[in-house]
Amino acid sequence: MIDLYYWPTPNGHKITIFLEETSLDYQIKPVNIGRGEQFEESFLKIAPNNRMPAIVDQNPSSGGSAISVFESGAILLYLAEKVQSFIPSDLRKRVQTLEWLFWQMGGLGPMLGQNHHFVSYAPEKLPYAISRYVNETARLYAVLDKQLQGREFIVGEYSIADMACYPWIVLYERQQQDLNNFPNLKRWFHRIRERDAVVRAYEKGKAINTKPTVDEESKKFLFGQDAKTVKG
Ligand SMILES: N[C@@H](CCC(=O)N[C@@H](CS)C(=O)NCC(=O)O)C(=O)O
Repeated sequence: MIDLYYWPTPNGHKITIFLEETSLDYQIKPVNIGRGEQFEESFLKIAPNNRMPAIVDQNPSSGGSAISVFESGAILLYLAEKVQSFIPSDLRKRVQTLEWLFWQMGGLGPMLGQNHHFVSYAPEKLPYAISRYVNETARLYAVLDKQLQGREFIVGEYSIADMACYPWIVLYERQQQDLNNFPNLKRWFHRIRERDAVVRAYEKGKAINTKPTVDEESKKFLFGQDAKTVKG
């Protein structure tokens, strides 16, 4: 059994998308980040960065005691190695999968996260910050669009790189992007959206929460964190 510490956000969806593709048993442990549950001591023991998703694998392949994993990229890699799927065994393809997984973790996710912040949530509309992140989002979309030229999925076959990127592209309208400017990306997006496992993953999310995670109350938990948040 895998315990999945989860809230339906792009980083959370990555893991339900993976798990729904497999026959692994899992149970969702909701972490309502809009109500501060990411700061509970028991959660911080497995996720010291006070961010979900995180997992606890009660039956690691190596045997022995449970293994916990935080950071969605590390979780995807851990699970792919556990089931030996969604990461190619061919060395060259495997390296490409890691490149695009890390590209998502270090670039696409953080930059689009800043886009969401300055476009939708910041208390002031700051034109410089908005255009910086909207432009960077467009640049990253173009990089992905180019990679998808002549390929069905990011490295050819469906992999954890696709699972990491897709949930962030779902919010393209909010990010002020037009998928018609990125035809390869658009085809890839629809191809993934139609997968049964992806449909089920988003249904699981809706069963947990359908209200906006960012509301007036959640702002005090989500915004304005600093060193004191961690040190107490
Ligand atoms: N790099 C982390 C980022 C995770 C992340 O930012 N999670 C957000 C929701 S998408 C969160 O838990 N936020 C809680 C907070 O900001 O306190 C990962 O990919 O797992």
